[in-house]
Amino acid sequence: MWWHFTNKQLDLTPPIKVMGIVNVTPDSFSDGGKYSSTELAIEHGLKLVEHGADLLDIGGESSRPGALPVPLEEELRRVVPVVEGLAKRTTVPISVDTTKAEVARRTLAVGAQIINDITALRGDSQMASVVRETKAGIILMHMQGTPQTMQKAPHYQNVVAEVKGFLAESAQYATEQGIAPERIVLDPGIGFGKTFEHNLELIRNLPEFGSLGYPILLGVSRKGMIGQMTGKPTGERLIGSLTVAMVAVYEGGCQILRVHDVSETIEVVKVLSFLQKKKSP
Ligand code: 7PJ
Repeated sequence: MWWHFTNKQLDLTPPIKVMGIVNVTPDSFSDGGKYSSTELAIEHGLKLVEHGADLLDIGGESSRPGALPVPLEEELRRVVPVVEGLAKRTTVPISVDTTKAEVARRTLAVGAQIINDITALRGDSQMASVVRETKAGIILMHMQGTPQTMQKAPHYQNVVAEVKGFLAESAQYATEQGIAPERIVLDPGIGFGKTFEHNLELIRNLPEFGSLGYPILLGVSRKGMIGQMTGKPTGERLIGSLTVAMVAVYEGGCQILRVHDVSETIEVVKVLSFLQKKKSP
């Protein structure tokens, strides 16, 4: 299974691919001799590539529960120079975590190849045409509600069936908009309008989503559900995150892991590649 984006492609046959997260935070200390947020983010991205990241995901808009939207100009100011800097210094495919078509357009113009849209093309009516015209890759994620409202009262009759149905519809919409199926990756959106139990149910049933015929991306790194299981704050969720990654790899059902801790995740993936039984044909 290959993922196509712009004029490139990535082999998604096992081992699982690791997408490294690069968050671009507001410039709070770009004075004098200190590094600016742009430089820090570029350095961080290059470090993740050195650690073996197969892809990078650059984000300038926090989608944490309750987070307020970032204005367009501010998001452009954060993300465009980081994408441009990284594209000049690495050949690793660059994804941009954004819901805005203009951010997608401007970052694809300076070297990004994939758009990671947590609204699955529903947030900005221009997003589908930007992706179609640039032949970018697209990650379509499930979310119930918006980042402002999603954790208020998540509700499902059958979370696995409903998320699966949503992803099927999203992929159908994308293809109707002229986006080729081989450019699409789907994501159940752990933590986006889900209770702890909903998240567990989705992770336990990941292989269900594979029957949609698209590659699956999973993001659990350092998320609230890890904290709920371990009682640890964000900065101390490495072991919990690796354990979920290990189960996702071992049980199968996803092709890409979106993580903060690239070298540690790759170590887990490597060890598992030796231990896993070959699936009978
Ligand atoms: C995800 C994401 C995810 C995709 C974030 C965080 C919150 N994009 N962006 N999937 N999570 N596709 O990393 O904790 O799970 S931001």
